[in-house]
Amino acid sequence: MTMQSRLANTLRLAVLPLALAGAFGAAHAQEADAPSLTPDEKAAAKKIYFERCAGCHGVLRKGATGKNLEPHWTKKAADGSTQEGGTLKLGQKRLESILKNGTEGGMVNFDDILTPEEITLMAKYIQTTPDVPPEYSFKETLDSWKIIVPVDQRPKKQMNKINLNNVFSVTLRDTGEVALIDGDTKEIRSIVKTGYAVHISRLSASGRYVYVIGRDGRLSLIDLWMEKPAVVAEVKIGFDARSVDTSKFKGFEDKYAVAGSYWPPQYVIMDGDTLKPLKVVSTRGMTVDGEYHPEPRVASIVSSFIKPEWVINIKETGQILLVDYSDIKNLKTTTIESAKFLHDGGWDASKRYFLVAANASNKIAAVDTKTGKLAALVDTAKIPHPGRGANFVHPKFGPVWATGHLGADVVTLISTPSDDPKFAKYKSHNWKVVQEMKHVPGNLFVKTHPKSKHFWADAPQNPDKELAESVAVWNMDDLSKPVKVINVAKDSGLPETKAVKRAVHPEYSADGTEVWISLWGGKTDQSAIVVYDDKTLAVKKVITDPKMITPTGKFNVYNTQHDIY
Ligand code: DHE
Repeated sequence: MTMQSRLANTLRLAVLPLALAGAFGAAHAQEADAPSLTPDEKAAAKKIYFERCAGCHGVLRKGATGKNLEPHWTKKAADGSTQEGGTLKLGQKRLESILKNGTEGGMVNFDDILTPEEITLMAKYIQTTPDVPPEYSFKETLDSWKIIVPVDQRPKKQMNKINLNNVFSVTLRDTGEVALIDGDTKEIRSIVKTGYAVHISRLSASGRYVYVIGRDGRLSLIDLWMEKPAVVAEVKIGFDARSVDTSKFKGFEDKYAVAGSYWPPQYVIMDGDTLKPLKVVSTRGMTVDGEYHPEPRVASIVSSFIKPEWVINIKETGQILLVDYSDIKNLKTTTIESAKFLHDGGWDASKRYFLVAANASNKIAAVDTKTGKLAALVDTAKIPHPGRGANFVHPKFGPVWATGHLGADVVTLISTPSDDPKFAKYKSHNWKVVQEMKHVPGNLFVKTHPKSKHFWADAPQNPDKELAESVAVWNMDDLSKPVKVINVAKDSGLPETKAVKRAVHPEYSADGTEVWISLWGGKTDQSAIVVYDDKTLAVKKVITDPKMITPTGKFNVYNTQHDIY
């Protein structure tokens, strides 16, 4: 496709009656000297902004993982200068260069994602005043709710012969689908239509249902017991979303589901097996610095095993909410101050502490779900990005939880507490960074497995193509350096392409013997998942199929259901 036709395509797509396009339609008065855009250009830019930029910079462009992009500093001063009252102004040229080449602060280059025309357009767009999207009420959530197969018409037992424990739910990012891949045979069992650019899949406590949340706020419930697993219920919980979980505490297993929305900033509590909305709760409020924030987005959510509570991490405010779901009519919430901006995280090995990245503060916040208090705020290297992190017993420091970093060339190991008397001698290390393993910047995900002696880390956001296409593997008996750096793109045997084939998101098979890594390239390029033997680090299988386009996150049913990482 030529660059012109790509832009034309984008323009055509932008005028589609997307709920989102409508959502972002309420125009505000434009500042006099902002670059002018035709209505079609503006619609195209809005669509690109939502799909590529809003996640990091926010719809109001106030900044979070990415910088503030409000006109007061994106737009040059009226006299064309790049300084005004001591504030640096960016202007068209500088913005185009940032979009094209990325920044050292962690923003990737967009020249292999956007055309030059789209880059010019986006540089203009972000000098205009952001529109404030509309709200999304309980009624609209309820109106969007669809039961495709009612509970009483669903199978009473598993109707297929798939080893469900070892199914991988794989995000096909650019097609708005997930592929359900049989981990034993490596065959695609079903490709399911879902929301746009699905973010994560999470499992019901029972292991039967997969909850899949799209960036467009569409939540889909997939029943793995059907002969061919398919969506049985759906609801749109907002315009922009990233997280979902169910109630997992004893006696409440899968009674409720909860999904977090980026816009509007709120979370929705639903029936677990039908997704019928029950309650919408706003997350607007004060930051840990005592300032009101209009867009405090819901980042990661997990369900506690110790109490009937969800841990809901609010990005912009830096507040961690413990939401007690035992009485949702009289909802009780504990608000724990931590740091900004909260993003992703995972459990320690005991599943008592949840560790979440406060990425702009270069900290990991640890919540004690037993006492309902902050256990620690641990200083780390720049921009921690754990995914769910990884737990193992360090030969020198005992139980540790690991996070990688987008902005630093290390993997950080933090000592975590344990009630096991054999680990008592490590107590003095708890909540300290005990080791930084040398890696490269641009890491997104780390992974290990209780049955493995290996530790895997990717680097898909690294500006160097070779590094972005590779993963590093350590032997956990000696963590001084990676035992091997594996070029996954080369191992796949896929043809060379202009787009980088980012090696992303290592995920173990249920028995811990294989590691699956996605190759995330261009939408029109051939994609693959490369399966490695965890013991020998040799390629076991390259899964590739014309229908499997842009695979990113992969969620093994058993490991996700039991939070094994
Ligand atoms: Fe993610 C987890 C937000 C970009 C793949 N991502 C998360 C979580 C959040 C989040 C809040 C935690 C969810 C939870 O545990 O409840 N991600 C964001 C963004 O805001 C951001 C930076 C920009 C955006 O527009 O979305 C972003 N994420 C990406 C990607 O570009 C990735 C690499 C590819 C993709 O498919 O979009 C990506 N994010 C993932 C994956 C997880 C994730 C695979 C789950 C990791 C896990 O193992 O649980």
